[in-house]
Amino acid sequence: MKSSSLHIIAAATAITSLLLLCPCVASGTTVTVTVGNGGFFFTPSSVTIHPGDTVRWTWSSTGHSTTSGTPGHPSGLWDSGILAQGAMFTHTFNTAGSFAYYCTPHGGCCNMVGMVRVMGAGPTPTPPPPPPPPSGAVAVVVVGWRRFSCARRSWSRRLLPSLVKT
Ligand SMILES: [Cu+2]
Repeated sequence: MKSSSLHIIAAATAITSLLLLCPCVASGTTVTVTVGNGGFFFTPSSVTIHPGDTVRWTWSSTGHSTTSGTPGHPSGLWDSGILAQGAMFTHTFNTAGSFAYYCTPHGGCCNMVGMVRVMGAGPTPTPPPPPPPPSGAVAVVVVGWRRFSCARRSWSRRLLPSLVKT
């Protein structure tokens, strides 16, 4: 059955192209927070992101850190150490939750603190799954062809004996 194998190839091609078009691997975005821009603060002081996103802190003045936890109580998730102007530090957040952080020299004295909120999977606008028609249509064609060829076979089976008899 040459044409049914052709249909299988067509189905495979359709499925492969669907997979290629589908944005299944969602790449995270990067949010930038400025450190010590004109004072002892993070700008913006609070960011809301999604799991897989990255926060990039950029130092606009010297002598600050981004350290997870609350002043005097580092949580150990990340710590840039005290860096100078022009420095950069990134951390990728893979789990939902609220992550407080602070600057080690200025967290306690000057309330130089920040917050990263990582939203859960619930309210995230997930892209809708791709519609199945192409592969479904191919399946219908394959099934239809099988039915057609079976019907033709039974028809010839029915006809052949009568031809032999006469
Ligand atoms: Cu600081």
